[in-house]
Amino acid sequence: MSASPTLRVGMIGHAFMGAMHSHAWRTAPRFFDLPLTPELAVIAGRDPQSTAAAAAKYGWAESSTNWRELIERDDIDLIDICTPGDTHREIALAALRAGKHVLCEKPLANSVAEAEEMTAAAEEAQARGVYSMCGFSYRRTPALTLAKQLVDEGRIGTIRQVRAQYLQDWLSDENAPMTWRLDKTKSGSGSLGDIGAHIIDAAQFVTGSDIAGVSALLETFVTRRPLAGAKVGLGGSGDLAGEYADVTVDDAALFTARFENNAVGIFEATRFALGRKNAIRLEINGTLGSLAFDFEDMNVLEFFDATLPAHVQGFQRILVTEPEHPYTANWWPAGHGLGYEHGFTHQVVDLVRAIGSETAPTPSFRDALGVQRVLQAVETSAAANSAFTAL
Ligand code: SOE
Repeated sequence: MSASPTLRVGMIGHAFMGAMHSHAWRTAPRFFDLPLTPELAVIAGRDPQSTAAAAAKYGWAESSTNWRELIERDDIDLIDICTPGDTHREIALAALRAGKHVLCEKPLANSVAEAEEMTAAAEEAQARGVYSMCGFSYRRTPALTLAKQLVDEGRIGTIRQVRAQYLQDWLSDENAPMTWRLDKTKSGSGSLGDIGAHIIDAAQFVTGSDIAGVSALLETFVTRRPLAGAKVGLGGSGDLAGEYADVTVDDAALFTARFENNAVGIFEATRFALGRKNAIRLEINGTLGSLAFDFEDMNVLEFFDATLPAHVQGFQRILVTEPEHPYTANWWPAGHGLGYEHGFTHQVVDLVRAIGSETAPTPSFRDALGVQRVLQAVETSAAANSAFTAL
């Protein structure tokens, strides 16, 4: 690793994203030359024992249960927010005010109002040389970065249609326990913000055009769920007995969209697609060709080139592992493939390089505010239900 100046990181949260971001901070300087060397200084959580255990497991020098104190430390340069959405605004505003760079998990916030406040603070801080990024990591999957490159090269011509899905199935079982992701006060929304935000960002990133309007439908299939570890079942009356909680968010979000470049799109985000584990699918149809991606086959990008002679046309499977592809030269020889975690490492690489070169990282909080506006528009459209015609 280069003997570059350190970038001392304080991370808040140590669940799934905390574990993943820890891996990315540890790994990035070992595979990429960086202008600053990340130091896993402090990990913060609510419980002293579990946070100390996370520090030992993920390689953090210290643990803390006081994120406010962490943000005020002079020996911390960047705050990485890996907590549920209801805490993003307070933590990010405090960190930016304290002159700390910020990486904030997606979605940026639980409302447009919060996201607007965070964006204003981020842009004011940037004038002081304090940078921020929102963690839409899938755009840094090499195949999706390549898709954007091919669109920008004009390889598929004018974009006509976008087809985007994010399919998971971990809530298909109606007895799967309650989680913060199903509580609107914590998560802001359900599938829509948790995974729909990813395909909104990916579609806007790859096409280079923002969504201008939507028509939406939201559905909650299971409205009450057992608390984790609770003894539940049917009581004498045949009704649910035991400790249950109300699900206050969507289980599935479906919407059509029109982009500012007049392309039209169809989006689906659900955690009930039994059998689909983490299927982010993006297909883009243009006038000269099409692109298709499925995260469950994440090292491949399919490309249909309509400029070829008809007898050799067909979707080609580009194995995105050649050194000429985005990010891949720093990893393994062609054909050996990358995984879910690599997008997070690439996210750290690009953030650290942006900070080191004093340039604004992307996706910015303003980019993430754009996603937040789409989330709000979907909820507004679904509530109005105006596009629905009963038969
Ligand atoms: C749960 O749906 C989840 O962990 C999302 O919150 C992440 O953003 C996604 O990368 C994997 O699935």
